[in-house]
Amino acid sequence: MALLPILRFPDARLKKVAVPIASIDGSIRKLAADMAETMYEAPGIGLAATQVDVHKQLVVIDISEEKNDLLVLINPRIAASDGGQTGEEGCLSVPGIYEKVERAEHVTVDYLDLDGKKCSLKADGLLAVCIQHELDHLNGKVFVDHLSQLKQTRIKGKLAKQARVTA
Ligand code: K1U
Ligand code: ZN
Repeated sequence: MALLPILRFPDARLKKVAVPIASIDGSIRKLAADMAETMYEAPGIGLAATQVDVHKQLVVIDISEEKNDLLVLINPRIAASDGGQTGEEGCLSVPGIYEKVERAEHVTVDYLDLDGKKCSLKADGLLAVCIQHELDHLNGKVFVDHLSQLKQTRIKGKLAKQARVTA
């Protein structure tokens, strides 16, 4: 397995739209394993392939405390959503920034697992938020795109300052 470099906002590659995966082969299984390792090491509770500069519809998520409940979603689609919730989100591509974002409260996501089996999962709470956040990445959207222009400008300034300090 390998740790993968994570793109940082406002890298233009985070805006690319991911394409569906036509066949689940060894390279996809290795990508999923490398993404899981990268997410656990970060640490984070989710990671989309877009964030590691692979523009394919693949997401890994694990919201468990014990880090033993890995979900791999291939070609995920939100089939249904309802309600609303507002909570603080972070992003491994936007380090150190946490902001409130409004999301659906309940979602049903259809996807393929690593064996190519069609699955459907009903989620709420943090899992529903994480699914929506990761599917946004596959569509070229970062959580800061949900914020006002003023907040986005401030965040870009903070990240530029962080980059100067750590350079
Ligand atoms: O997509 C990502 O960048 C991962 C992101 C997922 C996410 C977090 C919060 C709300 C919605 C989506 C993260 O994992 S940021 C780090 C984080 O939240 C976390 C880190 C360690 C322990 C628990 C949470
Ligand atoms: Zn993110």
